[in-house]
Amino acid sequence: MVTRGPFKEEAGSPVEPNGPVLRTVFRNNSIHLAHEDAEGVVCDASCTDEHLTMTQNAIHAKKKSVYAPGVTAAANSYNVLDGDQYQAGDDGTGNVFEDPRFDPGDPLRLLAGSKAIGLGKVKYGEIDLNGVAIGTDGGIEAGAYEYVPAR
Ligand SMILES: [Ca+2]
Repeated sequence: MVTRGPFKEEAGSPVEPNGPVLRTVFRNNSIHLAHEDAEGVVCDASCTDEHLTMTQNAIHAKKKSVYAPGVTAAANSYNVLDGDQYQAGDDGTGNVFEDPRFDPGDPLRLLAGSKAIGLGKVKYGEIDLNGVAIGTDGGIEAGAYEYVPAR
């Protein structure tokens, strides 16, 4: 996911032609990108909390989970983030920095023991992408899918 602030970082460089993108909200998404150059969330060009809010996402991106150096805990919360690098303004609010444990046999679904299970705080909808009620089994997940235990 890529969004933009208003200015390129280099002194004297021109105004960013693709920004600013104000009030981008990125929530309850699941990302699994294994390529060595993969980046999960990018908000470049003097991006701030005014440009990006990210919450309740489950992200594995090999190179970088997040590049958003101007985004702080006020706009970055309750995500599970995994990658070789993490570059935001701070560690965010309630973020967990470990593998979200996606099921390789059922892409982007969570395995038991994932820290995404129950990490969410706000129910933004009634059902997930599979029609499972959000909040089932005692908690709201980070990511796009409710955890469904093996039965
Ligand atoms: Ca749940």
